[in-house]
Amino acid sequence: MGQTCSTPALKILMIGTEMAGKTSILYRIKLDKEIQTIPTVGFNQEEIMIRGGKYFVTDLSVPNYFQQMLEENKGVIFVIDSSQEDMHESLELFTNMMHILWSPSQL
Ligand SMILES: Nc1nc2c(ncn2[C@@H]2O[C@H](COP(=O)(O)OP(=O)(O)OP(=O)(O)O)[C@@H](O)[C@H]2O)c(=O)[nH]1
Ligand SMILES: [Mg+2]
Repeated sequence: MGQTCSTPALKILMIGTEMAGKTSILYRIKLDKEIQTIPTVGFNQEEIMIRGGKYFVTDLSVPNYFQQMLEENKGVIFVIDSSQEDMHESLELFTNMMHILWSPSQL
């Protein structure tokens, strides 16, 4: 926050289970409109300006380079489809993410 255009973009990782809505959110923010998506193979990356702040957002299809990408980014957006009846997969992914973020090497 509080960045100007001359400062480097803050790297943000967007993760969530398949079909959670990650790519829709990325392009809703980037283009300010809804787009038709197809399942992401690998990742999508976009630079986004929000209130003068520059963000480099990676929308990652799980589980590609999950741990490496968590370590390389400064922030995480965790996407959950709240209409999902079974949240086990999201819970497992979230737990894995927290274990990686909270590992001793990150402290
Ligand atoms: N009803 C509803 N559908 C949504 C919403 N956001 C996304 N979708 C739909 O959910 C499906 C999956 O959306 P994506 O954005 O492709 O999801 P994703 O997490 O990028 O999926 P993967 O790339 O396969 O991991 C698409 O058919 C979207 O149109 C939403 O807010 N409401
Ligand atoms: Mg996608």
